[in-house]
Amino acid sequence: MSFNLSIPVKTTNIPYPVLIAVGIINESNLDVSISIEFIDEKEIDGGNLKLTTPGETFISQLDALDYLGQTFPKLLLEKTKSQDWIKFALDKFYIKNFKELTFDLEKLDHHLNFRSFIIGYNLSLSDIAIWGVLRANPLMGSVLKNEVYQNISRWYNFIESLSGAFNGSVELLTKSTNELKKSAKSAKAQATGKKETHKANFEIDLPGAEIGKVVTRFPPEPSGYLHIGHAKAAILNEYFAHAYKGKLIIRFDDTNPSKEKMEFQDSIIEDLELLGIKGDKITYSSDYFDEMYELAVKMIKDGNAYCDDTPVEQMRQERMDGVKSCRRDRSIEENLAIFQEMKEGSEIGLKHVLRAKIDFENNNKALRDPAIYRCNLQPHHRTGSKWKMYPIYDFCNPVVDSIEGITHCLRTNEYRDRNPQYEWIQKALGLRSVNIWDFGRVNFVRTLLSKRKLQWFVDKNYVSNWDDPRFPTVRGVRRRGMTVEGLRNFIISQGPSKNIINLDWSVIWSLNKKVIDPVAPRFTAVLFENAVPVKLDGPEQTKIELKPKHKKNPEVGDKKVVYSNEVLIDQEDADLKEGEEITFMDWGNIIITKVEKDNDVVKSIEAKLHLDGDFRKTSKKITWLANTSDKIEVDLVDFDHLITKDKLDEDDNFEDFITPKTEFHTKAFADLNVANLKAGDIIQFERKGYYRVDQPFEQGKPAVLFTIPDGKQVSRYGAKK
Ligand SMILES: *[C@@H]1O[C@H](CO)[C@@H](O)[C@H](O)[C@H]1NC(C)=O
Ligand SMILES: *[C@@H]1O[C@H](CO)[C@@H](O)[C@H](O)[C@H]1NC(C)=O
Ligand SMILES: CC(=O)N[C@H]1CO[C@H](CO)[C@@H](O)[C@@H]1O
Repeated sequence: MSFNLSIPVKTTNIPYPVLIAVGIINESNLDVSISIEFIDEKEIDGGNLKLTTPGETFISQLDALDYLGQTFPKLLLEKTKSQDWIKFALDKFYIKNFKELTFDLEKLDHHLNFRSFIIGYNLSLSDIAIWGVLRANPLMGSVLKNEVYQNISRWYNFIESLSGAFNGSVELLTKSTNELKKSAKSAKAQATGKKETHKANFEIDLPGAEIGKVVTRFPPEPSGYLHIGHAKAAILNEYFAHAYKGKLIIRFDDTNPSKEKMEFQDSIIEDLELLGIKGDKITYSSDYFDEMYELAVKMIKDGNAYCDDTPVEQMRQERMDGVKSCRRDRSIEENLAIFQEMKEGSEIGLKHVLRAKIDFENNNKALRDPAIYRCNLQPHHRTGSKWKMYPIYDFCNPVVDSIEGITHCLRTNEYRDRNPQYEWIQKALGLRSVNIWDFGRVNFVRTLLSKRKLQWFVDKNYVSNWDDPRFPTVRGVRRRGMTVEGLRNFIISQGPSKNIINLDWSVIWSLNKKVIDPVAPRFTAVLFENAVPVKLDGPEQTKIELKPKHKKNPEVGDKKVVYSNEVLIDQEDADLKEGEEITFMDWGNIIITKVEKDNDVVKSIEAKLHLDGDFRKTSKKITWLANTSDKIEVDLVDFDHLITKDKLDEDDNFEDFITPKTEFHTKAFADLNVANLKAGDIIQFERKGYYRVDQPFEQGKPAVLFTIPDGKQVSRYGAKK
């Protein structure tokens, strides 16, 4: 055996390119076979591979690829052999920083426009190198899947379809890694000092994560609508589950019958769909009430929990002061008896809660004997009146996470104080432990997330409902024109940052703009107020031509453009002089012959077409709309933040900071194509901005379109939108 490839499976930069090249060689009917071994290490001789050949040994991927290319030219090389792309791949695409990657991905995307292969007309090492490095980069999974870069995704899937070696090598590695882990007993690498995470760096580093085995969960309480604050948790959980080819469980945390309603479950599922998230499984905390009950009994029997009827206020004070409860030393028998009373919801039972017996004077107040079960006589929307007591979040979470096979519990670091409690409960019950991975929550300026406060706006008719475009609910921001990709890109660019940040909305809207700009069809609108009729000397008759809806993206399709001898332009564009030559976009030049004014307001204009004129020489290029009966009326709606202060302080009353006016309507005419748009369509009115259709056009009723912020507008009240 003269050829051998060794790969350390714990390397952060998996050398897929060499692995795939070797796979292709092994699959061929050449008389060679390169054996592959995987080693449970981070590196070998300082590199991420070791290729042993009859003559030489390589530890650099570039050298190894070069050697394989020279040695097996028929299989791996295009005639125009070049190392440039291979170097590019190895240098640029292992980087686990979304921002830095973006630049080079754009370059690659551009290169792949109209190309099937990186070089020439056949598979070459350049394709293998780039495919392999992208495959090795955990950031790329969802980017490829979501076709953030269309040409890259197309090429990636195409290359993968050409040879079994591509997927084969991924599987080979996964299998070997798992086997190594199994056999590597308890030589478990200990918690390495955690890497400092930086804002916007997306260094994926789920501790102990194995491809194919990660299970995450998103546990909303079915008691309201999802808002933008939940979106980060939902998207990150989904992101990791899929980056590691694992599973995401959506778990309704329905342990409080006083707050929960069936209707919210449906709305949460819908909200998740609006985020492009579908769990692999939907479960309910209430599915585990029996098991949790048994475990609570076990805790009592083990002397790890006690029933306490100290009045609520006093208990709170005692926990604050680190004072021992007078019920702490009750006997196990007594505790079991009272717990039974709680279960029955008896008079004695109702006075009690069950508390974990952890440490009443611990510096971490979360460990001061937290309550874990409490009574509630209200029927539960799934279990009816079977139960009179329910586990509390702090107990339910670690228990169900463990039972359900969750490997990673991702939650915001507001819970950090409660992490030791989570771990204690799993340990006390002898349950499998779950990795906690916390991230900073995102707050937005001038944005309220509290259910109670949002309800107030609904009740006072400041907004129409929970899906109001001014609301930070998932449905609200979607209705305002946020795309799933925009939101995902935003969350992923925030990544695992631990900083709780107070973010300007313009950041997220400008990311959204990048998503919509390349695909939003372009139409024309002219504001109704003081629209200026321009009379042209011809064409005598109205004519219609087909023009692309998006000049740079023919795939968006064509639209009808109506040419007529009377057109309308915006008053804002009508500041023109007689004799001036300007350009009508998508038409040609015109020369102004007459301007009629009433004080400063232009009333009408006459002009003659000068289609031979050079549009490069005019400084004004304006939009126009034929004044024919097929134009339609539209209502353009813009919104502002509901409150006027960036960040409310603890003692601020939000009602003192209500923005006086937050909804603005502008009437306009739009071209006939707009009559065919559907609710939810996202478009651009040329030279005006992006809009989302909220209510499509109906005869006699204007279409209603909402302005989509693009991160540049400034609100009338001083904040960026
Ligand atoms: C591409 O490569 C394959 C495999 O080496 C070969 O069979 C095929 O003829 C090549 N095609 C072209 C167009 O060179
Ligand atoms: C558009 O044309 C109609 C019909 O000729 C006319 O009544 C109307 O005033 C024109 N609109 C404007 C803004 O001049
Ligand atoms: C050939 C091909 O699919 N080209 C596409 C590359 O991506 C741009 C936009 O990202 C498209 O406009 C091209 O059609």
